[in-house]
Amino acid sequence: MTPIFDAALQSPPLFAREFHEQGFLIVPNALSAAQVSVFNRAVTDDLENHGGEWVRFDESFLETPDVISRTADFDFAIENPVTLAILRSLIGELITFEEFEILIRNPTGKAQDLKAWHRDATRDYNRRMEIEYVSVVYYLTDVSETDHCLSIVPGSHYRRVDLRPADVASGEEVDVLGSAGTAVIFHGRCIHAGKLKAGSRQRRTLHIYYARADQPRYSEWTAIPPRLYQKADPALPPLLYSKWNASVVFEGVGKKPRNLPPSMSIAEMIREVQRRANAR
Ligand SMILES: O=C(O)CCC(=O)C(=O)O
Repeated sequence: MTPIFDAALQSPPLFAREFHEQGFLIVPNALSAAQVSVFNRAVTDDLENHGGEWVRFDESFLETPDVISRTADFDFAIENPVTLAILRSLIGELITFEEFEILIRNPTGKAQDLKAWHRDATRDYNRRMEIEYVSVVYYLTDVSETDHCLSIVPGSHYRRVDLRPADVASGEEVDVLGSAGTAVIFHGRCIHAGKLKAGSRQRRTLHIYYARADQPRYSEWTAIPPRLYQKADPALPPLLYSKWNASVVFEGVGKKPRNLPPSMSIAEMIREVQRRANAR
């Protein structure tokens, strides 16, 4: 069963159990149509005005990992009371913000995504139990059966944690479909992929990662600006932006290589990391 979250029907213990069993929750209407349209305009503006800060992995896939340093337009997505209430009950009051990125997936003839099936944070299968964070993906465009979608293998964070990404069999996954404004909350240990579909329209998504304040920072790709870490809002979890200057960083895909000049932009660093990975 696909775990669709309906705030009117589900109490925290019920959705926490769903999340524990499946590793993900789908939240329809997490953003209103007006919010979706504001975010889409902000994405278009950023692409037009800061195209150099976007990383183009191939003709169909581009992302920007540091947009919140340039604009406050996306702050609401991080602090959205609808998703934050669920996250607070899953993670607890030590919840911290880790990373924010925008992805665009364009129509393509490619059948297989660059990233394929993976767990987040580390590609080292033996370290999979160290992956303890939760992601929220917001769809900013409608995603139907014929559109590129996020696809997740249920239970691969816990019940099926020994499954290797390379061993995922066709049919074991759930394709997340939904209208613009849908949010998917999933455990970073769950095996997932961006599934490409022939004939897809452009898909736009916001990806936000959350963990706990007593863990190392999982990702350094998004700088947390003073506007956020100096905020005093009693409605927000008290340590939400506490990792703005974290010095202990998880050894994984979110750690900046220490042998790159600090003057490099985040986009340049990611291009260099990608270049080195391809060379290997
Ligand atoms: O494009 C997608 O939906 C998948 C993204 C993904 O694999 C990731 O954020 O790690």
